Order: sequence, then structure tokens, then C-alpha cells
Amino acid sequence: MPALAPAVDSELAADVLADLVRSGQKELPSRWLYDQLGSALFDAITLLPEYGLTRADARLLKANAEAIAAALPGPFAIAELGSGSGIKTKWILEAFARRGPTNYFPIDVSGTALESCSLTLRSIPGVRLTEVHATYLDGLAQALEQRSAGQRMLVLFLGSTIGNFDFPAARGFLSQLRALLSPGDALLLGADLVKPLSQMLEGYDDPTGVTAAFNLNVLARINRELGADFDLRQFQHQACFDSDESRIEMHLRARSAQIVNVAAIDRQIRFEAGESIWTESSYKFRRTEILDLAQAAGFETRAQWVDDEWPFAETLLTVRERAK
Ligand code: AVJ
Repeated sequence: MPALAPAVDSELAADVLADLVRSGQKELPSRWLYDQLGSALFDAITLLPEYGLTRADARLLKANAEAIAAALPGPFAIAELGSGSGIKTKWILEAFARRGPTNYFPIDVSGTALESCSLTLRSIPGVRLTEVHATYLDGLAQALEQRSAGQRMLVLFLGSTIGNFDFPAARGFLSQLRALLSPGDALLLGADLVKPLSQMLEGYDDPTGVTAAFNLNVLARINRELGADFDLRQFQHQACFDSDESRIEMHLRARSAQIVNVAAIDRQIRFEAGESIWTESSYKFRRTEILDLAQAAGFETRAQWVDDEWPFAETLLTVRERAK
């Protein structure tokens, strides 16, 4: 057994090697933002007055839970991609559980996230909760195996997580999801909409600096988990909107030229002054784009609800019957 290999999260190490140690635009996949501290900082973001996304999502689910349940008659199991804090899901589960016993499968790669979601949701009368510790599509496949005969599946993909994918990836992901489902199964998709530029920028660069901390924490995580020596004070959080791509980008910009050592992979990362690491994309949709995306992936639109205060859409989709 090789004694010298340090214990590292090899996936993070692999991404740092592939996306940071290179010339051209440096990048990090946005999923690395969510360690325990990152997840706590994201929860704080959802409380910021400038970040209305999560509240809009919750308002829409609360106001339309009954309509969603009514649109999907018969016995349904519910699977949620990314278990979240669970609060938003409460309204949906209550609406379905009023009709009959409801199996609920929260799916997450984070054990901590699953635990906190369970705490919030397992006491709802009529809900049977089964944690699924897996990636989204693997977890959905597991949940589908566990549902009882005659039950259909409602998949929840809330909070505009779909916005982290670029369009081809989003279409690809929804097509794979669709391929796991059967006619009559449904998807409730939450997606943030295009809004005035200043509102979008404030939402991702708030004056209290919570989003900056959320972003910078990914460097602290690399320090903690890969023994790197990033000096966080030498990096600046930035958010910008690319209107051609219709996405907010978060970057960490080097305030000076510097060299960072990453012990676990025995590499150095060189930064020019002003060079950035691109850490996240948040696509902002038009209502019709969501419908086109869903259609391309083989879903049929049943309803769409948009919040009055903060442009955000909840779209209810079902799997089309195949034309024979
Ligand atoms: C959880 C991916 C929906 O893109 O708005 C919040 C993450 N990043 N502030 C988003 C996030 C910066 C969030 N999503």
C-alpha cells in the first residue's frame, strides 16, 4: 500500500488539477461551494433582502400546493433532488398527505443536508420519509425502485438549481431524468427568471458581504481539505451578468500576482493580478425558455406559476405518452 499518498477528497483534488492548474480561464465546479460552512452561508443568503429567489419559491409552493396536488390525481410518491432545508417542501407534502399516505424520498449527496431535511419533514402526518444518500439521477432511480405498484412519481427540482447548468447540460439532465420516468409521472421545476440588471447584481453581491463569504469559502475549503495556502484576503468576490448567455457569473479575482501551493496534489497555481476563478453560473430564464427546455426533454407543460414580487417560475410538467 503506498504510504505517501495523503488522504484527500480525490474528486476535489481532480477538479483543482483540471480546472485551476492551467492557463486560460480558471474554474471550479459550483458544487464545491457547499461544504458545511458553505451550506450555512447559503442558508444565510436566502435570508438576505437582496436575494428574493428562495422566498419567491416558497411563496409559490405555499400558494399553489393544493392546485399542484389537484393537477396530479391518484397515488403519488414524491422525490426531491437536493433535499434543501425542507421548509419549502412542507406545503407540497401536506397537500398530498391530506389525500393519503405519501412516500417522500429526499435525495442529496450531503448527509448533513438530509438530516436537517428529515428533522423538518418527518413529523408531517401521513408522510413516510426515506433518505436517499446519492447523486440526483442515481437517487431518483433508487426512489423509483422503492415506490409501490400503481404509484406515480412527482419529482421536485426546486430553488433554480437547474440554473447552475448551461443550456445543453440542462437539456441533457432533464432528458436523462425523463428517461427514468414513465408516462403520468411529473416534474415540478423551479427556475429564476430574468429581471432588471441592478436587482440581479445586488442579489449576488449583497452589501453585507454574505455572498462574498460564501464564494471565498471555496478557497478556504481547498486550504482545509487539500492543504493549500490561499490567502483569502488576496481575492475579491465579483458578480457579473453575461446578457448573451443570460447568466450571473460569480468570480474570485486575484488582487495581486501570486503563487498558491496545493500540498495534496503537489502543485502550484500561478495568478496574474486581476485574473479570476469562475466559481458559479446562475442562468436566468424567460418563461418560454423553460417550456422549450421541458418540451425538448420530452415533458408536457401542465401549468406555470410566477411570483408577483420576484420574477420566479414554478412549472408543472408531466411525461408525455409516446405516440404509437
Ligand atoms: C442555489 C444555485 C440556486 O444560483 O442563486 C446564491 C446559489 N449563489 N448566491 C443561485 C447562489 C450565489 C443559488 N442556487
